[in-house]
Amino acid sequence: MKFKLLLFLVVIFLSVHLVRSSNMSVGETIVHQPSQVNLSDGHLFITRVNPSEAYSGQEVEIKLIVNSTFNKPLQLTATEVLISDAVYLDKNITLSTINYDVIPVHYYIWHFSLEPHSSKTLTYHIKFNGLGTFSFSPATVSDQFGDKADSPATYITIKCQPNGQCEEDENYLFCPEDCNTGEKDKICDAAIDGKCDPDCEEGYDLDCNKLNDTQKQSCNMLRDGYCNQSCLNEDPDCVSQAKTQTNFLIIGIVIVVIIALLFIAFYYKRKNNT
Ligand SMILES: [Ca+2]
Ligand SMILES: [Ca+2]
Ligand SMILES: [Ca+2]
Repeated sequence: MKFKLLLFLVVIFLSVHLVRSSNMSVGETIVHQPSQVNLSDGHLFITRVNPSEAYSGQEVEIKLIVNSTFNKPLQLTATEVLISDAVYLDKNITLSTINYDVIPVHYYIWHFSLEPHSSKTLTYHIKFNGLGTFSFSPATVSDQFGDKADSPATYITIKCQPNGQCEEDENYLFCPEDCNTGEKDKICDAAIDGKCDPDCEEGYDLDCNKLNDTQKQSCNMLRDGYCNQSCLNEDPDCVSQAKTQTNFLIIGIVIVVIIALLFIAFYYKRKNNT
C-alpha cells in the first residue's frame, strides 16, 4: 500500500514537473502550434503558365498560379528566379538581387495571404531580344508553417519575326523563314545541301569536301562514303553497306528456294504423268 502511494506521488510530481517545463499550467488545453501543422502532403501548389513560343521583342505574359486546399488562411511568400536573357517590363514589381559566387541573380518575391481553398494568380511581363530556347527554373511558394511547394520548370522558344533577311543574331534553327542552310549564321547545320556551311569545323559539313583520304579512312563516324574498318558497327557507311549486303543475301536465298520448289513441283508432276 505504501509502495502504491509512493508511486502515485512520483507520477504526480513528474507530471507537474513536465507541464512546468513546457510553460503550461495544469488543466490548460494543448493547442498545436502552427509549426506543428504539416502541409507537405499536398495542400499547397504553384504552377507557371507561359506560352511555349513567342517572337523576338514580343511582350509575353507569365502567370504563377498559387493554390491552397488547406482549411485555414495561409501567409505565403512566392519567389521567381528571373531569366537573365529576358527584359522585365513591370516597373511596379520590385527586382530583388542575390549574389551566388559573385554572380548576381535577380528574382521577384511576393508576400500575400490566401483564404482557405482558394487561389491567387501572380502576373508579370517579359520580352526577349535574342533567339533560342530559354528555361524558367521552378518557382517556389512557402507558408508561415515553413511548408514549401515548387512549380515544374517550363520553357519558351523565341523565334524571329520574318522579314525576308537573315540578320545578325538570326539563324537557320530559330529563324528558318529568313535563314537558309549553309549560311553564315553562327550555327553549323551540316545539311547536305550543296553549300559548305562556313560555321562548321572541318569534317562536319560534307559539302565542304575538305576530308582528305586519311581523314576519311580514319574512324570519324561521318557519312563520307568510306566504310572505316576500325569502327565497323558505328560507321554509318558500314552500317548501310552491311544492310545492303544482308538484303541482297536474303533476296538471293528466297530466289534459290523458289527455284528449288518449282523444280521439285515440276519433277513430281512429271513423275505422276509417267
Ligand atoms: Ca530577319
Ligand atoms: Ca550556318
Ligand atoms: Ca552544307
